[in-house]
Amino acid sequence: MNQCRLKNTMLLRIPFRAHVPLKWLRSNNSALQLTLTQRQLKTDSTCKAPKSPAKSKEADSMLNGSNAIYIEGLYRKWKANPKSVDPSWDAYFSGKPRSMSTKGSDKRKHRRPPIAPSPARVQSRSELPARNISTTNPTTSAAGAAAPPAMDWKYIDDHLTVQAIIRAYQTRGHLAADLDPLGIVQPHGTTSVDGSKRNATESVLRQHYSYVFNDLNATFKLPSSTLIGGSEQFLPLKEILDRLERIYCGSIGVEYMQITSLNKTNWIRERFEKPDAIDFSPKEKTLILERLTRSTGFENFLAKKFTSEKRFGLEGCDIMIPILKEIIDRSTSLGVESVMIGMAHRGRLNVLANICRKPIADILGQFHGLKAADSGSGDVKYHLGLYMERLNRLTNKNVRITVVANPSHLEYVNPVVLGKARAEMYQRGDVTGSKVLPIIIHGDASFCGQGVVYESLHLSDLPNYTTHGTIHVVTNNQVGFTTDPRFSRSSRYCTDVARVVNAPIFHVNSDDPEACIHCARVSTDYRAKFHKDVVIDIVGYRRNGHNEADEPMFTQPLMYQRIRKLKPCMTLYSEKLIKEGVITVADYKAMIAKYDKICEDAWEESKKLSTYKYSSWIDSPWTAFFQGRDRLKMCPTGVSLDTLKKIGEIYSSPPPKEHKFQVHKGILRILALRRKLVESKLADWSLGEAFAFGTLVKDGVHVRLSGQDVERGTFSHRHHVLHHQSRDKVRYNSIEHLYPDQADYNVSNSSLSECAVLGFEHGYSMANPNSVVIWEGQFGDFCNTAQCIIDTFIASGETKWVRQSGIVMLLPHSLEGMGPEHSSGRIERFLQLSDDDPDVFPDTCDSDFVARQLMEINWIVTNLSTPANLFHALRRQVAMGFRKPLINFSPKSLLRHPLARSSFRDFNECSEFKRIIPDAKTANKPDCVTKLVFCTGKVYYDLFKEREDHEQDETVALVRIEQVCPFPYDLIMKELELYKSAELLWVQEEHKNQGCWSYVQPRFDTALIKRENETRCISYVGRLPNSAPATGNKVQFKTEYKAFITDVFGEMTEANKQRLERIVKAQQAKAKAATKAGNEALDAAKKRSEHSLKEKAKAPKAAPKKDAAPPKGADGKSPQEPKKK
Ligand SMILES: Cc1ncc(C[n+]2csc(CCOP(=O)(O)OP(=O)(O)O)c2C)c(N)n1
Repeated sequence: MNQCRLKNTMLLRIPFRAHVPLKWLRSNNSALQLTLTQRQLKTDSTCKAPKSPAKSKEADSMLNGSNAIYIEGLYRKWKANPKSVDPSWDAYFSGKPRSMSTKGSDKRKHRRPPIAPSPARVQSRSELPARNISTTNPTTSAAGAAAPPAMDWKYIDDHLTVQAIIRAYQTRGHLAADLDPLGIVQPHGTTSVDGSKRNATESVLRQHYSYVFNDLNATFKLPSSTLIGGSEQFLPLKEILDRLERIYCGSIGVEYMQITSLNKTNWIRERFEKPDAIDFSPKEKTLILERLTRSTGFENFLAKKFTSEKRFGLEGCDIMIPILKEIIDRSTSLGVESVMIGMAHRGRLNVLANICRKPIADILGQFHGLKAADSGSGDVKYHLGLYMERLNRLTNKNVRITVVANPSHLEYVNPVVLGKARAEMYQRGDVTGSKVLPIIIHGDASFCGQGVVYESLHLSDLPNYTTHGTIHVVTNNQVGFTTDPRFSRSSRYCTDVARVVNAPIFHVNSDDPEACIHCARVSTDYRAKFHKDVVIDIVGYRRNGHNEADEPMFTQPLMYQRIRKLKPCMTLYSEKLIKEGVITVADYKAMIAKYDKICEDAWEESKKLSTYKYSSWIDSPWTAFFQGRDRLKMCPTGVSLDTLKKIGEIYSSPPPKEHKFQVHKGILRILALRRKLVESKLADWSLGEAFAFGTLVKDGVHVRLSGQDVERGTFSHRHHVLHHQSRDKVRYNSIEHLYPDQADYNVSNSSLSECAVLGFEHGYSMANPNSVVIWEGQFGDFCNTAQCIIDTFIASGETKWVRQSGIVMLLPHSLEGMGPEHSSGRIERFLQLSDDDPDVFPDTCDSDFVARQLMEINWIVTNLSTPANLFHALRRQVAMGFRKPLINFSPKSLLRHPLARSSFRDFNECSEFKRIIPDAKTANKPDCVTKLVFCTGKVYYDLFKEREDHEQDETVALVRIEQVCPFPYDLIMKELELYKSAELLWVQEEHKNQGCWSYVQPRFDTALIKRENETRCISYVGRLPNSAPATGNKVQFKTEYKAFITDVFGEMTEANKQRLERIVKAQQAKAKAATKAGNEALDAAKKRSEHSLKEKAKAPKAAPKKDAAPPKGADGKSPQEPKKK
C-alpha cells in the first residue's frame, strides 16, 4: 500500500502522481515533496475544511481536503473502512491507478463536492480566490498586496494557464474543428504524450500549446467560465482537454466568443459544454434518419426521372432538410405560428416538398412543361414562392409556412423576407417576434459575396426593422458555381459577415446529423430566448455540378475525385444507427421504400395534370382582400374640410401643454407658418403629405414611412418627429395623435442603406394590402444602389409571381444646379421598365379606362407638381381595387415654392387625383395658343415664370403631365384637340437621353396617329444627351437652362429685358429700404436699452420686497447676510 505520512515538519510525501494540484506534482517524478506552510494551513482552516471526518462520503472527496490534518483524518477513516470515503480518496490511499475515462459512468470520479454549502455554483467558486490569495495573509490589503510565496505563484500560474487553455478552446477551438466532410480543410491533429490525438493546434492554444502536453494527469480546479465539468469542479488536465476537444474541435465549430453579452455566452456554453449536452434518444435518431431519407430520396427521385433537368439538387448538404424541420417543429412548440423562409435555388424544390409539404405531384408537374391557366409570365420552378397552412403533426399545432418568391439574384430576397416578417409581426401584435419566425437560407459564396447580406444583417437590431432574430442557415457546399472559397472570399469563414451583429455562428459538419440537429435546436432556442440573429453553417459539399448538367471535374478535379468516393450522409448515418442497434437493416430499407413509393405515386398523379396556375405558387395570397371585390371600382380620395382643418390644426401645433415638451425655436416658427397656411386654407408640400397620412390612418390604414432621415425630411420640410430640446429620447409625433381610434403611423429613419431598406419595405408592403408603405430616397439617384430590388421585385414581381405590392417610392428629383448626383431620380429607368405598349392606343372609351389602365400596368410613375395631387396619389394607393407600386418623383425646391401650394378645395370630396393639369390661363382662348408645351414636375414652375417674363401667357400653354405612366392618353387627346393648331413641344430639364422623353415620344406619336387629319408631331426641347445626369459647373448649368428656355420662348425682347430690370431694381430698392428700416429700428432699440441701463445704474438700489423669496446661492441655500460693519 502506498502511504501518506504526515510529519511534524509539515512535510507531505505523495508517493505517486495523483489528482492533486499541479504544484504538488512538479518537484519529483514519483515521490513529491511538499511543504505546507503555516499560511496554507491557516488558509485551509479559514475555508472551513473539516477537521474531523466529514459526515458524507461526498464531502470527503480527496479533492476537497487540502490540509494535512484533514488528510490524516481521512486516512484513518479509510483505513478502518475504505468504503467510508469518497472513491477518489480510496483510489489515492490504495494506490490504484485512476482511469481517465470520459464516459458517463466514470464521471463521478472527478466530481468534487461543494466547498461550502452554497446555492450557486458560481458563488462558491468566487470564494476560492479569496481563500487562496487574499485571506492567506491577513496583513495584506487590496491596495498593497504582498506577493504570495513563490511556490504559490507556480500554483496560480498553472491554474491560470489551464484557464487560458479553456478560454483558448472556447474562443478559437472552432479553428481546429472537424468541419469538412471532404477532409480538405481538415484539422492537422497532434498526438500528445498520452497517445491521444488532439485537434487543437498552435493556432488555437498559442503560447500554451507546448505546456499542455507535459503533465496531463494533474488535477485542476475548473474556472467558473466553463461548464465542462458538469457537477464536478475539479478535473485532471487530460480529461479537461478531452472534453474541450470533443466540444470545440469535433463536428461543431462553436463561434460565439465574439458576443459581448456574458449572459448569452454562458447560455451557449451551457448548451455545448455540459456533459451530455448532445443527447438523442433512439426515437429521435430514427426521426433524423427518416427525414434524411426524404431529403436524399427526393433528390434521387428527381435525378432518376429528369436526368438532364436543372433542379439545383441538395445532395451533399441533404441534412439541411432535417435541420429546417427541427427548427420549425421546435419553434412551433415554442409558440411560433408563422414561418417565413427566404432561400435561393439550391434545395428549393426539396424544401417545398419536404418542409412546406407542397404536393409532390404539383412540383413534378412543373417539370412536364405544362401551360399556365392564368396570366403573368411566370418564373422558373426554383424561384417560385409558396404559402401553406398546415398542421404540424409533431406539435399538433397549425403553422403557416411561406417561402418568399425570389429572383435569381442571390441574397436579395433577404430584406424582403425580413420586411414581410416584420409586417406580419405588426399585424399580429407580436412585439417580441414570438409568433413569427424568419429563416433565411444562404449559399456560402453568396453569403460572403453579396453586400445586401451585410445591409440586411444591419437591420437586425434597429427598433423599427428588427425581426427579433432571424435564423440563418448556410448550405455551405464549399464552392460557388466553379469558384473555390480561396478565390471567392478573404475571410476565413463565409459567415464572418454575421459577426458584425454579434450573432453566434455554429459551423457543423454535414456528415454528423446529430451535431447538425443539435445546432438547429440550440439556434432555435437561442432565437426564442434572446430574439437575436443566429447562424448555422452546414459545411458539406455538392455532389454534382452547379446544376445537374454541369461537369464539376472541369474546375474542381481533386475535390470531385474525393466526392465520388464519399457515401451519402443518409447511408453513413443509417450504418451508424444499425451499428448502435437503433434500427435494423430492414427498417432502413423500409424507410427508403416508403418514401420512394410516395414519389412514384406523385409521379403518376402529376401525369394527370394538364395545366397549372401561377397563382398556386403565390406567397402572399391576400385572399380576403380580393374576395367579392370589383377590382375596377375606385373609391373616392377627397375628404371633408373639417377633416383637413382638424389634421391641419394638430399638425401645425406644438405638443399639448401637458407634455411639457421643449420644442426648438426654429420648429416653433415652422409650426407658426404652417398654422398660417391652415388658416388661409392653403397647403404646402408638407401639409399635403400630412393630410394624406392623417386621413389614411383615420380610415384605419396603417402608414409606414421609412428611409434615410425621413423623420425630419432630408430637406427639412417634414418634421414629423419633434425632439425635446433638453431630454434625450423624448419625441413627439403629432400624426400619431390625431384620432383615438386611428391606425398606426410609423415613420422611421433607416440605416444608411437603400438596397436592404427598400427590399425590407417592399416585403413589408406584401404582408397587408390595407397599408401604405413608403420608402423615400435621400436623393432620387441613390436608389440606383437598390436597382436589383427595383428590377427584380418591384417592377416585375407581379408578372413573375402574381403577387401585388402597393409600395410607394418617393424619389427626390429635379435639376437645381447641385451637380451630377443629387439631381435625378433616373425617371427614365422606371419608365423604360414600364410594361405598357407604346404603339397601342388603348380603349379610352371604356368607362373603366382609368382603373383598367392602372390595373394592367406593372407600376405607376408620377412626377407631381402640387401638394393636393400628392395627397390624392397616396390615398389612391388604397382606393384602388388592387395594389400597384407607385414611383413618385418628389420635388426638392418645390417643397417651399410659393406657387407649389394647393387650396383646401383641391382636397375636398369633389376633388380627385389629376393625371394631367391643363393650363387654366390659356384654356379660355385656345386659339391664341401657338405653342402647346407638355412637361412634368418642377420644370413647370420654371416655364411658368419664364412665360411671364417673356410675356407669352396667352400664346404658350403649359400642360403638366402628373401621371407619366400609365400614359394618360384620354386627357392628352383632349389637349391636342383643344389646341388644334399649336406647335407641340415636350420640354424637360433633363438631358435628352434621360427624363421622360424616350417614354413619352412614342406614346405622343401613337396618340397623334389616332387623331384624324393630324399632321403635327411633338418636338423635344431640353438639354442635349449626356452620360451624367447634370453638370457640376454652375455657369454651364445656367447656360444650359437659358438655352432650352430660349428654345421655348425665344430670345427675350429688349422691352421685356427693361421691364424685368425695372422689376428687379424695384425689388432691390424695396429690400434695401426694408433693411434700412430694420437697422434703424435696431439702433433705436439699442439706444433705448443703453439709456435705461444708465438710468438704472444711477437709481438707488431698491429694497427687496418683504414677501419675495430670497435669492438662492449655487447650493440652493440662501446666501448669508453680509456681516454688519
Ligand atoms: C447576385 C448574383 N450573382 C451571380 C449569380 C450567378 N450564380 C448563380 S449560383 C452561383 C453560385 C452560388 O454559390 P453559393 O452561394 O455558394 O450557392 P450554391 O449554388 O453553391 O449552393 C452564381 C455565381 C446569381 N445568381 N446572383
